Amino acid sequence: MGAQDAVKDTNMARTRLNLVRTGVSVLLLLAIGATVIGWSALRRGSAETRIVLVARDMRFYLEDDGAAASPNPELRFRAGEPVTLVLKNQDSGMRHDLVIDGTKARTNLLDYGEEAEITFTPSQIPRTTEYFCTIHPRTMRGRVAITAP
Ligand SMILES: [Cu+2]
Repeated sequence: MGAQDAVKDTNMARTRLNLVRTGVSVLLLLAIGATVIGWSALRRGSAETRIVLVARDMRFYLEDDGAAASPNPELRFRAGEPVTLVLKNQDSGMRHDLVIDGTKARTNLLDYGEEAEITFTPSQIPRTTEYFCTIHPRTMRGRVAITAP
């Protein structure tokens, strides 16, 4: 009897050890999974630029900068990384658009209250260029800097 009990105890101990091992493996997999997911989220975050420009008072402004925004801000893009650019026309009675010189990036002509969203991937050349409104290119014009990837 005593020998059988000892065998049973050993089996139970092995079972417990296996359960612990399985638990450790699952935790390891979860940790690896979380790291991979976190890493790809970071990559996605860095590989996507979203810019919202507002047209008002015959100038372009970054919407995120609110009331403190300076007119016609410089836009910086990384070559090869997709950009989503939104233009909102908040200029009562005026029509505006936005074109990035030397690229295919351009919005339609927008009436007051309209907005447009364009997506493009800047190439490395030209490295510096300008964006402007085709109707008001004198007052609505800013610099675009395209940096190496
Ligand atoms: Cu305009």
